[in-house]
Amino acid sequence: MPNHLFDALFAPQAGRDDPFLHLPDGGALSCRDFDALSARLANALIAADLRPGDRLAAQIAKTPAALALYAACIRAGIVFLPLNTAYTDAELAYFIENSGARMVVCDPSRRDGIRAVTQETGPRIETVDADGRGSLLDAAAGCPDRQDPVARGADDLAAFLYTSGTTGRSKGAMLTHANLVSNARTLAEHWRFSRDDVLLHALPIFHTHGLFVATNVTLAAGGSMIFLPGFDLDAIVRHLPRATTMMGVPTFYTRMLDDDRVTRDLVANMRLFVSGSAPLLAETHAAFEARTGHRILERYGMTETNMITSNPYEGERRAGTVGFPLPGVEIRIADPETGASVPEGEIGQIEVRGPNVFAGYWQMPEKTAAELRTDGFFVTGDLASRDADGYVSIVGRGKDLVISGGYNVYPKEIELVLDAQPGVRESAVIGVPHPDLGETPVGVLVPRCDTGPDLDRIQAALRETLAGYKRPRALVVIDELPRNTMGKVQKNALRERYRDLFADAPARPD
Ligand code: MLC
Ligand code: AMP
Repeated sequence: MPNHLFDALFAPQAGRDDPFLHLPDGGALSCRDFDALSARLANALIAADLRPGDRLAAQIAKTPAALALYAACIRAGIVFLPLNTAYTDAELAYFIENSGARMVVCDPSRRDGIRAVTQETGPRIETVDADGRGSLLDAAAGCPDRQDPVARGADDLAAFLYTSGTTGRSKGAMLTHANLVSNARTLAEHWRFSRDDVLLHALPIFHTHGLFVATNVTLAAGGSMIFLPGFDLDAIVRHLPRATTMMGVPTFYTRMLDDDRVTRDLVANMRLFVSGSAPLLAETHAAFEARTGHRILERYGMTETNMITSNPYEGERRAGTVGFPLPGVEIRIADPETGASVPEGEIGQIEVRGPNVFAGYWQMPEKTAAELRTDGFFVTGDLASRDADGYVSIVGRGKDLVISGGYNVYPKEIELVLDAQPGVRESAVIGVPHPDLGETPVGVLVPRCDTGPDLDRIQAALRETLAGYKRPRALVVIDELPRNTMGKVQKNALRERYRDLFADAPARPD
């Protein structure tokens, strides 16, 4: 039966015997074996009574089985909800409850914790571990390795990705089959991907960058991936000589520059390095070119919209810019209040419209209406300008967001935890420059007059509640927060005051 995403990305490769995933141990998984694994998993999900449109939440390590679970959901018509492996039980409880997930797939070590926090909604819990074993794989092993994909149209939902907001709780961004197919095809063509490409894949697969950009683009072109469990410099150096392309967040590139083994010779086989998810400093761009001869291609995107702009493949890749709107994608740089375009060269907020733009936030019509204008433009919250040649530069953010090593951290979420701590009267969380992570959150605390805050205890409370990458790398105590005449905290003043806090930090962690 027709299944828009499966037919476009997975079916064309299914019968091929050449490798799809090159594995770190030197082995490989062929396209045919990947297809068989995803068919078995799809049959196991259907046997577990999951129906088209149901949600499946997965918090599992990056393995071929994890990727096959994505394919299995697509072929069974199930909405795939990948979750950061760093999320705590408390964080997971919200996503599972909010999405109404009927099945949660997790590492065996997380099973009891998730069971405890999801008692009321009671999803079925299955496991897949970091070696690609677990109860779901056991069930799949007993299922047929063929499965006729469930019928799904272009507008049917393929995935939910949760993105936090500046206020309130995270929102489930609903991505359709058409959203994912259109962007994968556009990018594969724009970046000249082919069957000969071998992509060095070191990104996580629970976010847009690693799953819908790196993986889907490779699938759209029929290429293969060196599939690493995470970013590890030794492994990168080992595998670069046989790769042709790589996608990464800026931290990948600053860490590579910090390693003398990364030379022109090492990357002689490469044709393309892509960067995104956070700003790539022009100095990183220049240093990488000087070292390797490659001009990194920077692009810009968002969970809700997939990729929006890209520097050109041929033509000038201009450092400090994110290039031009992708083919089929419209942008306007607009006055945040009115949505009217600002004159060339002036700063406005990026709004975007196209087949890549999501279908809205799950069960949050007001939040959807607040960010999707009636003419179909999505309001990104990113501030930008466009020069006379049409290159777009992101110059800041209208939203209160810190991007640490490519992960989004929403200050409000941390402030709520800090404000609830004994001895804290109020708090503000700001992002400050960090040599390794680009930016990192810092918690600024105002003590209660009677008792001062116990910083060790606060760090312990943060560890208990929030994923590790969200934890402020520093907590500082001050007498009062700077405010403007309207009483609003002046975060710019705080950012200025603490901008050099990590200036001397090592560029790479020990
Ligand atoms: C890990 N840690 C981080 C961190 N990642 N801290 C701050 N920021 C981060 N990004 C912490 C962990 O909590 C842990 O601390 C310690 O670092 C070691 O964990 P690790 O997993 O070994 O870290 P490392 O391998 O060094 O990871 C860094 C990284 C990784 C940069 C390789 O964060 C990464 O792969 N980032 C990519 C993110 C990404 O894919 N973004 C795309 C979003 S999609 P402790 O104390 O807990 O032990 C998107 C749209 C678009 O934005 O346009 O693409
Ligand atoms: P996410 O919500 O995780 O998808 O993160 C999307 C945000 O990452 C965007 O709204 C931007 O703020 C930021 N982003 C992505 N790519 C770039 C880039 N190349 N330069 C600057 N910011 C970027």
